[in-house]
Amino acid sequence: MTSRVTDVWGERTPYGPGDPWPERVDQHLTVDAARVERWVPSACVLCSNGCGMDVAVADGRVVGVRGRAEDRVNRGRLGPKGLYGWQANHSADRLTRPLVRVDGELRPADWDAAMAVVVERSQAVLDEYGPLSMAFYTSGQLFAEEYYAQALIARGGIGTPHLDGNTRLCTATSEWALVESFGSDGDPGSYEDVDLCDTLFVVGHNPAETQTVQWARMLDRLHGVARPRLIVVDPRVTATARQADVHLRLKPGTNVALLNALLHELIRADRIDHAFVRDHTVGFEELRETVAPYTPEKAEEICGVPAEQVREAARILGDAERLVSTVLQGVYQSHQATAAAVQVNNVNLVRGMIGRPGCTVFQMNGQPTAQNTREAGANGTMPGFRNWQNDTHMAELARLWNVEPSRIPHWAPPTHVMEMFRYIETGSIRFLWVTATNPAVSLPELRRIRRIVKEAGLFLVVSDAFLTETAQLADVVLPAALWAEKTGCFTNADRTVHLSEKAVEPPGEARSDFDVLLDYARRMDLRDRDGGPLITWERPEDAWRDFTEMTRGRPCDQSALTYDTLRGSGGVQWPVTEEAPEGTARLYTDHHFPTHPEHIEDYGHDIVNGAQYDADTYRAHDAAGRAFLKAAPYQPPHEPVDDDYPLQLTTGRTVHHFHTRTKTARSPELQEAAPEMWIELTPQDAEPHGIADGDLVRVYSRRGELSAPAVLRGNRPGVVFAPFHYGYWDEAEPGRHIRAANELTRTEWDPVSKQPLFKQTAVRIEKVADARDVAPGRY
Ligand SMILES: Nc1nc2c(c(=O)[nH]1)N[C@H]1C(S)=C(S)[C@@H](COP(=O)(O)OP(=O)(O)OC[C@H]3O[C@@H](n4cnc5c(=O)[nH]c(N)nc54)[C@H](O)[C@@H]3O)O[C@H]1N2
Ligand SMILES: Nc1nc2c(c(=O)[nH]1)N[C@H]1C(S)=C(S)[C@@H](COP(=O)(O)OP(=O)(O)OC[C@H]3O[C@@H](n4cnc5c(=O)[nH]c(N)nc54)[C@H](O)[C@@H]3O)O[C@H]1N2
Ligand code: SF4
Ligand SMILES: [Mo]
Repeated sequence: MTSRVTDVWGERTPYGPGDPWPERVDQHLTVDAARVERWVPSACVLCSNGCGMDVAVADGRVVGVRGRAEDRVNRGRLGPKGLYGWQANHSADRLTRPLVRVDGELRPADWDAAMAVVVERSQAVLDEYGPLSMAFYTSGQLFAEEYYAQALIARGGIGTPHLDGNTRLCTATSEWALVESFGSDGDPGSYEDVDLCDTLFVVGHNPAETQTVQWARMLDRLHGVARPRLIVVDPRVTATARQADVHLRLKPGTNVALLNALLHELIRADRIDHAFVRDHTVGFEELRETVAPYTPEKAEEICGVPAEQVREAARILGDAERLVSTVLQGVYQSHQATAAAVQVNNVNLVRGMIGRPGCTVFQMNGQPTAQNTREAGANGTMPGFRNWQNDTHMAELARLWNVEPSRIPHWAPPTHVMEMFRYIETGSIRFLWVTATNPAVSLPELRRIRRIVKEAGLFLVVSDAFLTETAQLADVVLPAALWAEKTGCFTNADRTVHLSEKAVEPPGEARSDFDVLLDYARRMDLRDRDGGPLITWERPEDAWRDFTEMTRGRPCDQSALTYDTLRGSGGVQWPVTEEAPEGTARLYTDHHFPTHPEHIEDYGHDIVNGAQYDADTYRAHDAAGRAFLKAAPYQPPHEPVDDDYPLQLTTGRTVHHFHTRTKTARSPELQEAAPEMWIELTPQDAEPHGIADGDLVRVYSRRGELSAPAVLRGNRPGVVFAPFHYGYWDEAEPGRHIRAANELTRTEWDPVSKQPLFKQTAVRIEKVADARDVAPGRY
């Protein structure tokens, strides 16, 4: 096994507060360096960190990658996925021709024939049932230009509200937590804040495995002079938690109670920046009253964390002068997701630690291009962070698109994907086009999802590079060009934009999603209000120009950001305007927040029950440029453990695999590092069942089961962990074991962000076989 597969974070380059993070260039080549003909600047698309990399090309193929030393994000470093994951591009089982289902079977077809089927079906469905029968489910892994094309086609052309991204499963809560507190999406801070901070507060986030280069940065601070203090909130003893000064090993689903207790302690000890709170926030009194009952003892009772540890964490937060908080799926995919994420914003706000160097909160992203799905309006918000309830915003969008404002559905918020599947189930959605996501493995309650797709009389189009579990269910499969085979821009979690230019040709007849979408718009004869073609672009750069123009005057303003600026740059952070042509490191440095009613992205919600505020309610509480401190009492999870299902299952990630493994399982080094599914149990939970390391166990929830070998780990007793990476496409013996974690999860979502709950499911376990009776590698 290659060393950087096991040596995940590479060599330490310690540094102190305010020093630049030292460069360290990581590289992996599969040919002799002398054979590399070109290095094409790009960035990694295997997580939201967005590490800058050069792609090595020889003989028309990608032959390796190298971190870009000049890139602000990674300063040359790459993690295991970045170094090895690109090899999937060359996999022999790439889709190279369109497939069309004939007599129940997917058969190769040419593009003309396949697109003719897609268009004929779209038009038939549209004619008979209207735009509400058409749906598009996209990704956090395409490029900005592609999302913008999708938003324009779906919202401006076809006129359907049913366009959402798998970002709903991923960063919907990031987006909504930012909107509810600050009035707009977009993480306020900069990765340089990690260089400057004295305290790191990491909540439901395991960067050691999921943003390995970001973690290398944190580790280098932790190994340098003036080590920052680290608080980790996670039920599991993760590689991140192992470095913590205080690890709050809470019960899954109790984030709000714990965060309320921390806020309670900050207020009790008067570790509040009163001037900041008075001048730049609204809602402090209500927050104070809401958190008042949450003493550390109360938190101990609800969260199962010793009261003394809660006090200690609060002391550290209270002593911090430069606090960086990060939040991810342990919060977003949990019960009370937005309510909890907002409490982390509140910690930074009451401490006045936002918009200053070394002080910020990262409502982290997960997927590499999730930020662009949100900016382009290819998910549950309108393009350019526009407010669907604001007629001026909608008129402006209609003008930019040259369509009637009534064409753009804005009588209700855009449909979220869980609702889309419900509409498919009830028969009102009849056409679904899935691009760059694999819902047959990644959505909750898979038995239900499979049934819906198979039974509902749905016409399913899937664009992917591989014949995924979802593609196998499709009526038409369109072979997609991947990263490095197409051109476009994308934005990471600290608003850094990179341009990734086509380095090699896609295999066979595979085409970029951009080209396919433009072809679809042409064939569908989508027109603007003057009868001209709705889309006039030819190249991604044309779309980029319109996209950035569309952002003008909005919080994500990129109107002065061109391909030329991006080409070869070390990453540029938006906003990028004529006044700030070099980009903007931090938002809200004047402590003025985009909460004015005319400007705000959404009037927001009651974060407890999800009730949507309208313009009048919002204006009645006009925050006038101040941030919101929104409070929420703790509520228990809706599926508590009981005698039948006494354990809590939580699902998530491992360092070597990305999602449903379509890329990482096709990288030999990564696949070898984690070839098979497993289930993590604590020794305490395993013992009564006589389960030892490696024994085959079965896990049951009320909705399904799965089986895999047990790995015993010292996590919080009562907590079972399963990675969600393993589906069915590469099973050694098809059908022998049910191994997708989402067989067990349930159909429930956060009331504000509508993000499904993947982190809490009541389960029971049983032993199936001894380790010695389980064939190695095949269980
Ligand atoms: N290696 C790898 N890296 C990735 C990805 C990948 O698939 N593989 N995917 C990328 C994407 S899209 C995403 S969204 C990110 C996700 O990145 P993370 O959010 O860091 O990853 P997860 O493993 O989903 O969840 C993080 C932690 O939440 C904890 N947790 C579970 N329940 C609770 C709870 O109730 N409260 C708290 N506080 N914590 C809880 C889990 O124990 C877990 O350690 O990773 C990105 N990076
Ligand atoms: N139980 C459980 N379930 C989860 C999660 C969890 O923690 N636990 N996490 C959730 C989260 S945060 C996420 S982000 C989702 C991820 O879930 P998915 O989006 O379903 O996962 P991926 O495997 O990344 O699927 C992306 C697909 O796009 C294809 N692809 C890649 N690039 C391109 C391209 O340029 N064009 C086209 N057309 N296709 C492309 C890939 O081959 C792959 O099949 O899973 C969610 N589901
Ligand atoms: S940290 Fe994320 S972006 Fe950077 S190399 Fe690893 S997977 Fe790629
Ligand atoms: Mo994600």
